[in-house]
Amino acid sequence: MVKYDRVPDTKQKWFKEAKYGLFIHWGLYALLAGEYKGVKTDHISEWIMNSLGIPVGEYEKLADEFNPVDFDADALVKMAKEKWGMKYIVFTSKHHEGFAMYKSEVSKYNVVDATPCHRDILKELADACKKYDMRLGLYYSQAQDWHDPNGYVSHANGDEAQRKDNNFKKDFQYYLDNKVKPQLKEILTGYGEISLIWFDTPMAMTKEQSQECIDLIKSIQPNCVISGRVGNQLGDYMTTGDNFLPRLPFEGDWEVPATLNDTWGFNKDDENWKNPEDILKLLIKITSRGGNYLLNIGPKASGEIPEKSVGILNEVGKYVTENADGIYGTVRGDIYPYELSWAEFTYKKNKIFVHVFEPRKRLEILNCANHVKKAYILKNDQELDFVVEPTCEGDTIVTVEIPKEWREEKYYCVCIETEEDGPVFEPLRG
Ligand code: H79
Repeated sequence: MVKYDRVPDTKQKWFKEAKYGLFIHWGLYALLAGEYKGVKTDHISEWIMNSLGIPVGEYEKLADEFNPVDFDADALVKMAKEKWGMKYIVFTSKHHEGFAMYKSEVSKYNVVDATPCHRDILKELADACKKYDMRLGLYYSQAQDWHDPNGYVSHANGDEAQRKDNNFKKDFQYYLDNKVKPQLKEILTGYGEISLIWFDTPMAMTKEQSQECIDLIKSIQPNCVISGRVGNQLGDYMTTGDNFLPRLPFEGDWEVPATLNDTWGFNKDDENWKNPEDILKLLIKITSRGGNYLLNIGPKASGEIPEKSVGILNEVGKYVTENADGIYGTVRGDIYPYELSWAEFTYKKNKIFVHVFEPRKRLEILNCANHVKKAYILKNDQELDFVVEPTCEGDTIVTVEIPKEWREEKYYCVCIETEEDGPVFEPLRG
């Protein structure tokens, strides 16, 4: 099993504190929205070219139709920042399809030169991020490129002919030197500060090739964070599997990339939306275990953000912005020995935040032996009565009384201030 033999460290305070970011998957695949010539894809929609075996010459023609009249970068970034409570954005500058969503001199297959709209989408986003003081990161598919003859192609689920499409006959180094590196240079020099490069699917890249990408980035923007998927365990932080959440707290910097339904790019037929409560619980669990949650939207070809996504993120954002102290800047804590359906904890120095998911008369935190100074409802500072006492079995229990007007509520946060730096959980015994 490949394991990190080091604690991943981005050295970037903003990344450690951010906790919640917005992934944006947008490219030509949005035009197909999961269906090509009457055939619907059964997989993630941004893979449609690969999954349905659409020839390059056919797929390229999509660019002629790309005219996102409803895309408003300013409104999107403002909403992500103020309403959704997200601290960074990662945008697909080039996905596996090979199409650049910015003006590239390296390849004419880009949103300015190959479409009727001639809009530099990345420039629009970068300007909006600057205006709203939002960190901007860029997804760049460094190994797979289904448009470039020397880019890798994955066909794990493909037919016989596709699987025979041999990546090893390709001159991958040529592609790396003549497309990837020049394009990385473009996105790192033309759009102001880029806080993160999100690489993906390194496939057969050698350690040297991963390192070449890193060296190039750091030579231009030394503080730019590099995702774990640059390959060969060389990234600045650990990226979990897509939509996979570590069961236990994980040391160092890490992030879970995740979807709201079952696709990254827009799919008109995917209505399998998670509900806001599930998303919020995931955010708190990830935060509690020390990671960041990078949550995706897939704009339609018109540029409109799917209404369902906006609705879910608005709801989650309400909690996040009202309980900001219990989320941003919190740190991984010790493992609480019991599984609770009604709460998850996050931690800061001298503070335990209890995120309450179910109506309760009181919060009973068994085997917690902290010296408590104060307890209060986070969003309005309302002080709460509490006791710390031994149980009949001899363990310690912290009990926080919930006042009448809050007893029917769910999804609120109680802050417990402690004398100790972190939580003091007793081991189970007896
Ligand atoms: O950008 C998003 C995905 O497109 C990308 N990572 C996230 C962030 C991603 N690349 N690869 N994968 C996800 C997993 C690919 C799985 C595959 Fe398949 C199984 C590729 C071929 C077989 C699923 C099934 C996709 C096509 C058929």
